[in-house]
Amino acid sequence: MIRLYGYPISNYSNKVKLFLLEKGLDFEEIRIPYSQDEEFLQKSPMGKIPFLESDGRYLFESGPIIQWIEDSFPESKKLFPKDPFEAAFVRSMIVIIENYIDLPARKIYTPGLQRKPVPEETILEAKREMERGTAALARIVRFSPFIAGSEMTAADCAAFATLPLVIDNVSEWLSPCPVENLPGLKQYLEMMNSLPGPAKVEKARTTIMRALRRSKK
Ligand SMILES: N[C@@H](CCC(=O)N[C@@H](CS)C(=O)NCC(=O)O)C(=O)O
Repeated sequence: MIRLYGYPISNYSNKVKLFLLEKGLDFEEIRIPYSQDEEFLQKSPMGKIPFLESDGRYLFESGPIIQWIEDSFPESKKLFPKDPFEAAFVRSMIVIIENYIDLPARKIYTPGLQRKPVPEETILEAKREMERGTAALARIVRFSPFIAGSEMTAADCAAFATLPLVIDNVSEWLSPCPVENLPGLKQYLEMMNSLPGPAKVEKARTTIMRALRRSKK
């Protein structure tokens, strides 16, 4: 049995959850916040979510986790293209989404959601970096209808878990968010939301986000 430890407002947790859902694999989702407790660090050494348990062993970091799932269940739907170049292209797309869009956005939303002040210069720096990341993504997205082509891939799991979350999470400090300017994004997200796996992930995220915002008012 696979156990996925994470939280529905974590894009990295949601990337792995969507990957598992799309593959149709049985798994148990264990909702757990990140932590620096010793017991947690023994399973996820950076104290981050997600991490995954299989037969009493633990894997951490969403990229290696989804690769392990892909390699371990060859009979399930493929989420990395067979062609090695296309598979590498999918991985490159994920790097752009996570390193050059989500990480800059975190400079705003990590303190912001904790109700800590977000300095104007931090917002401007994050905005510049997110504009650059979004421009890079705009050059490579295919949206035909999936982000890397005609089939759903791991890049859709990362994009769908990350882009709406970034837009929502920075909106209080940065509106419009540079990611909203990505041509074709709105139609893409509508298409993804019409599919059962993505809709399930998005419903869990927005339900918890709404409750969190209410509790912080
Ligand atoms: N590179 C990691 C990033 C995971 C990550 O940053 N998770 C966040 C939640 S979305 C976290 O656990 N943050 C706590 C921390 O950084 O200490 C991955 O791909 O799994």
